[in-house]
Amino acid sequence: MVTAATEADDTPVFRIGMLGPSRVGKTSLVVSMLTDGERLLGGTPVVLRAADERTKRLLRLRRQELDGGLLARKFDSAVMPGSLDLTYFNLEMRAGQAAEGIRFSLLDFPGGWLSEQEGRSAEEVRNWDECQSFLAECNVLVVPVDATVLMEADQPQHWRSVPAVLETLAVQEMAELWAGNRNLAPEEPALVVLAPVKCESYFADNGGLRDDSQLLRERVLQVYDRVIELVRLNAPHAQIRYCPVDTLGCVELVKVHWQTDPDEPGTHRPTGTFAIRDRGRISIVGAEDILGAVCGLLAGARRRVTAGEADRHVGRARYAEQRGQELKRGFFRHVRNWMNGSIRANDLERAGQLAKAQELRNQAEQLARAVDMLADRKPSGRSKAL
Ligand SMILES: Nc1nc2c(ncn2[C@@H]2O[C@H](COP(=O)(O)OP(=O)(O)OP(=O)(O)O)[C@@H](O)[C@H]2O)c(=O)[nH]1
Ligand SMILES: [Mg+2]
Repeated sequence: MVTAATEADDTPVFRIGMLGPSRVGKTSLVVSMLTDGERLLGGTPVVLRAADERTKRLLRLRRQELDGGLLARKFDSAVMPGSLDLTYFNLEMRAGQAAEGIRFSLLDFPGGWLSEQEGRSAEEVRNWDECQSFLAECNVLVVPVDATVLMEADQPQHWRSVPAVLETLAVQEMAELWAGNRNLAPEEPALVVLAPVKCESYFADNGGLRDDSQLLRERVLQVYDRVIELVRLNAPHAQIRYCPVDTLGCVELVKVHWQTDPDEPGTHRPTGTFAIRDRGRISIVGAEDILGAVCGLLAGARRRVTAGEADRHVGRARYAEQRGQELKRGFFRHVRNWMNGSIRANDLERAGQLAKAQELRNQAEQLARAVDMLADRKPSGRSKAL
């Protein structure tokens, strides 16, 4: 199994869980969020990059597959092979050579694990358990939704298959568990993002000809209604955002083929084929809204830590921990960690090491400004608070 342990060196990481079935678009969305983050931070002294060799290699592989699809001028399910294992994409955002930055860990897994499957190996069972605890503990849960499934279903048997294809019951269960855990720490920020992907043919803002965005939103809200309800019920403080994303952008859906699933004869599964538009340059849209919402949580928490407001919450989280509740990776620990630069700068100043203190302070401020900049960007117009 892939052992990119998220907190092996005990540096707190900010966890983002991806939750969705096989082929929905989880891995593509992770890669898009990073690619877009790099773009948005371009020209600033802050970088967002892979925090380890494994993540670097995974990202390179994925980008090669994308480039291959563009050269072949066609995207279908064969272009991007499904994930085979549990994967942590470990990323860090930092200013210059600063020792402290913000570390993110995005969990991606083969979506097939969401479906009930008999005959799993002991290792797969262990890995799925690990995924579930990560998903239950993270502050941000991203739920990619395959827009083609909802928009191209036009026969009763297609609609009957939607819950199975999108694994909506498994998503609901996980969202309920997540929300229940968030409610153990109601002072910590929490965010669920419903992120339709493969949206290129339903928006007119990224080279598409039609605007069916309203219909897409209605269908997502209809099919994920129970997810929203369970989150509201179990974690009333959680933010819920709708953020449709084009991870490719330069494509047009040309055909959808619905096939009977040989293992489940009652289920019809769609496969979309996308042709490349125009010059075929990837144009990611919508991923910046997710990054912006995540940075919004961080920026708000930093203000609370600075105002000294968070101490009470940290104390309460410790008490909960002592009582055996799984909160040991409390959100404010992450925030304090990335503010260590300023704390150490104070110490250095007191010790008379003014130049070093100034450098640390500058780096901490640059990072805080970058987070604020991403948090305060105007959303793309696709994104909505639910
Ligand atoms: N056109 C288009 N295709 C997309 C988009 N996102 C994902 N895809 C395609 O959908 C397919 C599945 O995407 P993945 O990201 O591999 O899906 P996954 O959820 O990681 O799948 P598993 O690893 O099997 O769980 C690939 O062929 C992607 O190219 C999108 O926004 N637009
Ligand atoms: Mg994958």
